[in-house]
Amino acid sequence: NGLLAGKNMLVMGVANDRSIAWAIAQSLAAQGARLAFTYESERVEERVRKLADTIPGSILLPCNVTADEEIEGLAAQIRESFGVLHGLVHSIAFAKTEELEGMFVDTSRAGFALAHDISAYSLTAVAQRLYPLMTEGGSIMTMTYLGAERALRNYNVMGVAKAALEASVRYLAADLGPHGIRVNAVSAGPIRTLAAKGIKDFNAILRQVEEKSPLRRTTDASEVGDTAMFLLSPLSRGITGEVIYCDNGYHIVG
Ligand code: 0WD
Repeated sequence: NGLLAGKNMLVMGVANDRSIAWAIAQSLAAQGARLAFTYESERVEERVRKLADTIPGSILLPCNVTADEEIEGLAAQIRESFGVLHGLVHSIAFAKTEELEGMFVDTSRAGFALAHDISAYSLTAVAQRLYPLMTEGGSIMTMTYLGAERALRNYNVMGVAKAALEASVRYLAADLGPHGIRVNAVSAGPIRTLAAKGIKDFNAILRQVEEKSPLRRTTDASEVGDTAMFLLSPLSRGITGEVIYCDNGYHIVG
């Protein structure tokens, strides 16, 4: 039952119950998808396991996206458990906190490389190993932010990494389209999560969205969950290489 009945989907990036990936998982499960979750390290394993256990039939696998062999191991496990994969959710980003304040011009070589490795390259690294499992066609989605196209205060190197991520979405969509695989991004408004804690003056950003966005409210993770579900469902079959905003309209004003 549901739009995603009989579909196998992998969700990467759940750290806790506030994670956007967790909201996406709820929306996918509500439409009948069978889910696999990955966790970054033992540090979060137990927390993610408790969450995954609340979704019957789901499985849990380790994968730190900075290690090629972990991604290869993940692909092998997914092949074994699911055979065919239909959907992939990439909801992963990281930058050092010291790079998320002050001036972008002060970004270090190592900080730049790390932010791009985890937040941008990882999408290609996982798509590369998982698209061969999408033998019935598929949909890949990732999470981005307005800082990719505007120089937003404190977002700094993460904005540059998100720009690379959005460009990667277009190149991956061009490559994988002939295989019946779509690739898109959701650009979400700011949401209070673990990752958001790293961004300086996050409260001020939320306040501004509440005042200025056309719908006069901040983004709820469940709204992003449903937009992601749409992108992973056949309802969006004509959409690929796209960045869809789920931000209560904030990006069209001021
Ligand atoms: O306002 C926001 N929260 C927005 C977030 C607005 C627009 C976009 N996004 C994006 C983020 O940039 C990210 O790409 O959404 C995605 C998910 O972020 P989130 O849900 O806000 O944050 P969080 O719950 O922290 O999930 C990100 C997770 C990591 O969490 P922590 O906080 O432990 O770093 O990404 C995962 C990890 O679970 N992650 C990794 N996974 C595998 N390998 C790695 C890694 N090396 N590094 C981080």
